Amino acid sequence: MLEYSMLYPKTTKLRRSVSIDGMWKFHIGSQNGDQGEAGFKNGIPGNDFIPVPASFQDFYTEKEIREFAGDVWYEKDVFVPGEWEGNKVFVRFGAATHRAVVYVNGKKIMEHEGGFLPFAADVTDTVHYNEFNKIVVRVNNELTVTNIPCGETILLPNGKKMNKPYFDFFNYSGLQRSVFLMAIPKESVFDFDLDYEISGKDALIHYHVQTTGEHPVELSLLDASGKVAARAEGFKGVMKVKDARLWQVRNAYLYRLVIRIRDGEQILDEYEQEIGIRTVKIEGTSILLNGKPVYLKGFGKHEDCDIVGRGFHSGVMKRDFELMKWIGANSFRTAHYPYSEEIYQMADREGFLVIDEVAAVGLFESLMNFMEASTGKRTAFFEKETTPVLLKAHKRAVEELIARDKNHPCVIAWSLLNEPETSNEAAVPYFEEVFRLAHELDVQKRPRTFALIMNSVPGVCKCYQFSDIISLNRYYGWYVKGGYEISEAEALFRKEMDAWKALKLNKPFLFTEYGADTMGSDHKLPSVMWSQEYQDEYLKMTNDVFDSYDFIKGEQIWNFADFQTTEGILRVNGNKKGVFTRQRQPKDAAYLLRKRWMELPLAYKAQEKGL
Ligand code: EVA
Repeated sequence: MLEYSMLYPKTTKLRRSVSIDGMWKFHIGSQNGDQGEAGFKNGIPGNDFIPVPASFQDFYTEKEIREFAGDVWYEKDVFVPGEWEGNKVFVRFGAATHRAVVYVNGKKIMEHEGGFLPFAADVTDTVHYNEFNKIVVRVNNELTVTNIPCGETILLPNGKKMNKPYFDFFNYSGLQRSVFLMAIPKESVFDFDLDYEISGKDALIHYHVQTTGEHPVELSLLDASGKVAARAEGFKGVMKVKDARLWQVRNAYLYRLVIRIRDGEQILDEYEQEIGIRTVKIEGTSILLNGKPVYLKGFGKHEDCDIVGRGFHSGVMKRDFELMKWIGANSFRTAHYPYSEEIYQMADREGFLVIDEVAAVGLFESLMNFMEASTGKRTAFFEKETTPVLLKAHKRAVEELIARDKNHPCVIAWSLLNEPETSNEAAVPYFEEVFRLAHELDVQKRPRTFALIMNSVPGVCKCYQFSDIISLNRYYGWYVKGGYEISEAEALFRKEMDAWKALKLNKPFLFTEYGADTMGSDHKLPSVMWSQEYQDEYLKMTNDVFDSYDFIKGEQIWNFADFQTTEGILRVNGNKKGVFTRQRQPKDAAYLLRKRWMELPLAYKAQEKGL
């Protein structure tokens, strides 16, 4: 069990939660991490303020700041109401990338590593009630091979540190998600698990509530009009919902679950959350939602936009969902890290299927793994001395991820790694542990998967057997035989798919990546690579291949939108594989995809029997 509750901050009868987003004092610290206990814990120098949530990198005009590797410091004075005394008081960070130390009134409260999941600092005994209190956060953004995502931090000859990601997105960092101040009753709801069973027109909700005390709990389920649909008492049990309205793809029905702790007539705590009744199951090569086959259409995405970088922005989120609806998508993968919680809440409401990915990317020692994988390069990644430390961090992130996201109906699968090196036996025990843990922790036993890199093919890949859904990242026609050689790319693509078919795995396959870099500004007749015409040709070829194999049960193109990466000769101011530009306007390919996805039925390929 985690040391703090992962429940999203709420204000209810007995809980208070106040956003402390806005302008925070900011200071670029030392590269050597030596200013912690020394001085800044009581207040940071200078007079610079930046918005939270946001990545700090793209506000400034100095390259030294954008590329900075080391500690950055945030500070905020917050007033803690006197009425809160007697409660537990927390400062709750949606995320701090990649590691943080929290000080309140000069006292170190906690540390957290892992840049994409929440943590809560218990400040009950540290804050002064009915007064202002100083929160100082030291955030470190250095990449290592002992934490996810993986990379390294090098020292340049000029003495400056530099981050070298083993992954293809800019190492945006800072306080990129919302921060809340919360007051929670001493005896409170800590966590809950739900699992669903559909029986005829009714549904059973198997539940388990954990609290921090002994008093009894009661649950009520309210329908969308606020009417009570079911009730139950006790920490563990079953709620029966008559004539249940199911949560369906792009047709979400949400109930509101209210959990109360009672001491006789007195309510000690109340927590509530929107939930959706649905089941997820893999049967043969089918992905079943509520017992019915679904075909996934959609994207690998990023949290990425101009100016705020990876910072959560509700306007960008809204635009992205509108574009996904317009194009006929029904799903996305949170590549390559858990996204802001508000995005899952929106997916719950909009009925999108989410493959929820932990930040285990870069487990292949290469600065250009998207290129080198297709050359057959091997790096013995899982044989490093440091692998046990990495595994510990990875498992901790899986635990936090599942605790945070398990009750979202939108989450239909866990993606436990992106493009790890699987050509070596050393990967096997590592995979075993991570996959077993996810299975143990998830009461719903959702399917587990990982995204297979180009060279993870039959005969080479030692780990695909762990996946309940085989997810392929493939770039035939881009990194392999692009342009006029596309017919050869298609032949190689089909050859690989035939090899998978021959294995008779009887599992669904999903394309979690395929795509071609395309300049939104460029047309060329006849086409050349990078032109919009070529992106269309590439898609036609790829779609033909998808349509030829019944066991392929979904397509999530890379990427939803152009996004920022490290600078380099393979990236033109970022990755340009977006179907939309970074400003969220369509490239030509968006219209081609829209036509296809609007026409493909949800139960596409439902008829086939096995492989
Ligand atoms: C690409 N390919 O080359 C993408 C990367 C992505 O951005 C991959 O999973 O295989 C990676 O992160 O465009």
